[in-house]
Amino acid sequence: MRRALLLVTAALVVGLAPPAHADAYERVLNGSFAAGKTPWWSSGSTPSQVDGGRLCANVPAGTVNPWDSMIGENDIPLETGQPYTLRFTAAATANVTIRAGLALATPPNTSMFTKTASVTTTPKTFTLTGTATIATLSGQLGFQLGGNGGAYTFCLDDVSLTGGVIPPGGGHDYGSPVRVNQLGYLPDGPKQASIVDSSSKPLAWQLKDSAGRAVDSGRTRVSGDDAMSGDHVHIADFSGFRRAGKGYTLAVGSAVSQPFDIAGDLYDSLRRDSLEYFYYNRSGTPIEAQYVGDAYARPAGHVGVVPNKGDVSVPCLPGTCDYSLDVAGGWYDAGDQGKYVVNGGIAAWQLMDAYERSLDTGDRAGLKDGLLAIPENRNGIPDVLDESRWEMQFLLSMQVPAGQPLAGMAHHKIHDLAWTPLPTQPQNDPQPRYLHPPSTAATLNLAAAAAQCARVWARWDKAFSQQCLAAARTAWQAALAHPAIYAPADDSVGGGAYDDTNVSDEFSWAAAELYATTGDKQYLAQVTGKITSDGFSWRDTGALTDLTIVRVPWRFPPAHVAAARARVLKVADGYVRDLKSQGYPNPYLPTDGQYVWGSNSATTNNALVIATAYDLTHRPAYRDAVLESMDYLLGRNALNQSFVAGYGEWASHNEHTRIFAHELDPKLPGPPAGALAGGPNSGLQDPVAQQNLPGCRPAKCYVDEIDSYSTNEMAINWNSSLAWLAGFADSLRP
Ligand code: 9MR
Repeated sequence: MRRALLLVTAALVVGLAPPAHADAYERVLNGSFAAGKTPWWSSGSTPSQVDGGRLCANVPAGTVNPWDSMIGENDIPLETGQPYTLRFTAAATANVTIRAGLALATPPNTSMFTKTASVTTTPKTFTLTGTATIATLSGQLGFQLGGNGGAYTFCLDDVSLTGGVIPPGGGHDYGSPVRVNQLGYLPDGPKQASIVDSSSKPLAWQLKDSAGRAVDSGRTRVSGDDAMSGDHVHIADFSGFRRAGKGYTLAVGSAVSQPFDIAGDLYDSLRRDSLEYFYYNRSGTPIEAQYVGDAYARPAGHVGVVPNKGDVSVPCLPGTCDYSLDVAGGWYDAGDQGKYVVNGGIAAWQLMDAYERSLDTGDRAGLKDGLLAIPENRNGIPDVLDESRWEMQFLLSMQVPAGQPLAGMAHHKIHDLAWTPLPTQPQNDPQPRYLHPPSTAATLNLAAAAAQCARVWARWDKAFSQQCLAAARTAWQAALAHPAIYAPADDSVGGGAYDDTNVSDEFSWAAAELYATTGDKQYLAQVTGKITSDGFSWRDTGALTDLTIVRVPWRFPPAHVAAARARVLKVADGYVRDLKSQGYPNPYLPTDGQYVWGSNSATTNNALVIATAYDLTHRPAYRDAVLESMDYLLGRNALNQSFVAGYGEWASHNEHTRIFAHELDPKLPGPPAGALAGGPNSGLQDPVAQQNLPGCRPAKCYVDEIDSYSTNEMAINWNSSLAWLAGFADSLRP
């Protein structure tokens, strides 16, 4: 937001003339309703639907104020002082006076202008003009239909709003061209910055301390054109400078980077915060002020207390089964409050894997009870295990009970019947929630995580370990019996689909975990998955087979271990090459040149593979590549953006979340420190991205706005990967 304001000023200062009317920039998405209703909305009392190519609203009788009944569109970029022309065609079943205009969609919801229009039963085209008084990416075009007495139907078509001098997708201000890790650098780690500059000759750089004194200097290396960002990039390397301190900056000419630290314990707080993220997102328990502070404390969500309708006795979707399950607990998935077994499974697995890594590598900090501010931090058990257990118990509860059809399978997901608005606090969610039918992917995901659970809990809680093992075995048997039950791709109202029609990778991952825990030969034959340069995600888990084998090598036949190890190193080598080939080093370099939804988790998961290669070999090049991956996430990127809330001067702080929706309600807190944003997504799969990012280069398809769920959501599977990596980086301390 801050930068959106800057960019408008910049455009005006350089004196760009408003375009001639014929070229005027269209600001409305889907004004013809050819694409259905999205992204148009109507207020609660006013049902609306697309009917004969028009958006028709059923205005109730008896509204008092014009704004008591509305339809509109949000996320419209507006520039202060610019004139806008609104055109639309409207008709109604009665002669009415309506009002149309522009306002701020976020608090304080300032009205910029409103004009009246007399609408009759004959469709008529209106042209209204006005001036925007605020620069925002969150403008609202609203039609106020209330205060007209009786009930009537209002129909709208061919809506157009033109104006502004910044072309759609243009005018972004990324601040300083000198891009650094805004958190900082380890004293004995690599220290590099990327600089956007068109020069083909090296440039002089200076490292300055917090008092502005030059403490080091050198010349850049010209990295050249960077395909993913479209920037021409130089790289400054100040790795030789090792003196710890706060508030350093890197200067190139008159350009100065964001400040950063050099510190041995640099990743200590990120390790904690990225793990505590899970406590903030727990379902089924009060989030207590003594752990999170007053601003973040909230009552338990979804424990069957009115208006909640879940999660202590959740029925199946009508017609799919005739029982209810107690599925309270677990973590909310992301910006929504659904709970999904495939995503919960991989997230819990990554936390348990972080624990096993700490065991393997003697990383005592990672094993600490008391590491985190969570209720279990004095129970004598490592906190990272306590936190993963919160999810594990939920995952176990999603299994179809014995005696029922499909017993042992796991329900794919549980979520609201319809999408709730932002913000919605979990305890205020009035939606009915349903168990969606079991899937083979969810069942195998549960089997994998539960098998790992049995192994890691064996020394801490025998009974729980046994419970996990029994669940893993029955899930595995159920998946063998029902190997091809797929969650539908179109089941995405009120929650995500998490669809997946290839489960051979899940079979292999689950088999590897079951074999690693039990040594039972029946599983070994199914251990077929291999890590490839495609990496892994909630949908593609084949690589986790090899990561499991190298985590628990003593369990597997030596030939398996040697092959898995060789593959991990080969894939890691490829990621290091990909990282080094880019102006903003990133181990993610998609072969199709398109950044995926949640691209930051591709970065973190690929970096995790490199980190595993480091653990296997202790080659410094792997360690350095992981740390440079952290640099990317924390600000050394095409956007000058730290994607981690609370970390860096320009850090994401408007992530898409119903709970921490400060941007929409200033009384609410923002996303907690340590929350990772999804990151650039070439797909532009939400209206804010479509309004503001058309034509973006892959690494720039990101906007820190709460409604941009396809670029700026937070999610458990992304934070689990960040937490794993932050733990790795913290464990590098001598
Ligand atoms: O992370 C998921 C991403 O891989 C998919 O492309 C996207 C669209 O299906 O969904 C993402 O997951 C979302 C889920 O469906 C619902 N909760 C929020 C998740 C993060 O955006």
